[in-house]
Amino acid sequence: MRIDIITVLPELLKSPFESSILKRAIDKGLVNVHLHNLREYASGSYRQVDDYQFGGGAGMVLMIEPIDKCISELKSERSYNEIIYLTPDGETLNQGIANQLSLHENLILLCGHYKGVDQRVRDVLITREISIGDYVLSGGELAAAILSDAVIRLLPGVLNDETSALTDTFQDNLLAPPVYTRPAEYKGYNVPEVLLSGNTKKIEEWREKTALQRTRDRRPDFLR
Ligand code: 6GU
Repeated sequence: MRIDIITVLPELLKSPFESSILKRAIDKGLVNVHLHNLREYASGSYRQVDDYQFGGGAGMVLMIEPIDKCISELKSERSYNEIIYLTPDGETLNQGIANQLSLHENLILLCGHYKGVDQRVRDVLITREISIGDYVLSGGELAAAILSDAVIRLLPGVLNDETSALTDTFQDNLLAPPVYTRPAEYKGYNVPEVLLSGNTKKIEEWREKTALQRTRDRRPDFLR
């Protein structure tokens, strides 16, 4: 998979890809992530990427020209499955969307900033609009990092047995069961006996039961 991220703040997006699982996925060649500084596609000595909105009102709007130049250049080099605009008024990201996107070869992520982007970008250049939840961030960069993480960890070969995505919360509409590690007793707080029993059938039953109970308590909407 290849992910091209278009942003006015590329430095904000560097570190998420420089450690842990995402770094390993990149090092293994399972994904290529390219950051594009929108300012490099802006014309004039000011390299202007945003301007006041027509009709008046506070807040700057990202201009269509630099975005069009950047996306056109990328599209001339390869075809893209989706050109995604990260915006709080997009469809809300969930595990199903992450699963879908993980099957694609090439993605462009456009990070919004300021008051947003010229509507013509959304009408003409964008194929999908995604939000990461009902709250407002100062820009789409952190949302792009979150979306990338959710997608990249699903690519074949990124996770090993220990970090397998199959037992993730959400992957079967069930929250994950509680987990414990050593010591078996700490300040009088004990690990459930069954997990120490070595009885794999009993352990599996306990995990199913507690996962179901946790889902009922916290996310009853999943069970409907
Ligand atoms: Cl994708 N962008 C911004 N700016 N805020 C958000 C968001 C995206 N998703 C939730 N809040």
